[in-house]
Amino acid sequence: MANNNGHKGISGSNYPLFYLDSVLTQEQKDFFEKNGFIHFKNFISKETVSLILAESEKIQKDWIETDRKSVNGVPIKYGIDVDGKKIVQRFAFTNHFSPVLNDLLKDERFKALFDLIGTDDCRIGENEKDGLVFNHYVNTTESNFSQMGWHTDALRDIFYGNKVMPMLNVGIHLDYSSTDNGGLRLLPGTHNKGMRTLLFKKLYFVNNKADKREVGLSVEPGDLTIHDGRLWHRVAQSPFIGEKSRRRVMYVPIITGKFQPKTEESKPLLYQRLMAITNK
Ligand SMILES: O=C(O)CCC(=O)C(=O)O
Ligand SMILES: [Fe+2]
Repeated sequence: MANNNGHKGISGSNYPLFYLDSVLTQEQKDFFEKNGFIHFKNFISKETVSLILAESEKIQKDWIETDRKSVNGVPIKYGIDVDGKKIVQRFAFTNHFSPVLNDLLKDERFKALFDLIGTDDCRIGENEKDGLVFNHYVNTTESNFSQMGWHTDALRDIFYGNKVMPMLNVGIHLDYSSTDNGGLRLLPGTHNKGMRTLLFKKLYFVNNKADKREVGLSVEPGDLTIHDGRLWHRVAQSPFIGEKSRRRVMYVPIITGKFQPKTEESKPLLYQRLMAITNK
């Protein structure tokens, strides 16, 4: 099927779904190479999702009580929920605060994804970048996090002064999210178009406008999505206010190259400050 965005078989929210086993199929590898993303159904059960949400609430309670401002130099984003209670809207390194979340990263199936980078020398970024991130979007008057402007995740390498290394961002989805309720929007095929596209395709973080070529993901709790670190993407704001707009998703990077662990002495990066001011 061809359509007007030129990506055969992909338009709007119409793209193939896959299941992740211990090795990737050639079809899965080809799809990822061409498009820069892939969506696997039912990676974890709904029960595991409930367990993860309960763990996030424990960490949240602890961080609010201790007034924690950052983890390993990564700022924590706070906001107010629909019930007026303070919540954490962006957590970093949650795997350092919960054995359950840490164990999740030991799932052998993640290793199958290493193939998407094309080198065996890959690892899960347990102690690097922002570790296991937990994003909690909700659209309320006092929410500080309901959308995220266009960006690539590779920008941080450039801010570090490093060469852009291959990187995968692995998303574990915890709420139902269909395209009519905001959510992740990707520009297929923008991951391998060179430095000009990487740097200048859109104005980083401040541009929130829909693109006619964007693909919106429809996910249910327990689904897994992977996107290439160089792929352009954004998080669209839900048109709904309150409970219906809630969207929680965790990300962990798969990386290669020099080991660059973060510690409590690590300083916030300029790009993290940029992200903090532009994404409300
Ligand atoms: O929340 C999402 O699905 C994407 C978040 C994102 O792009 C990021 O944290 O860099
Ligand atoms: Fe991102």
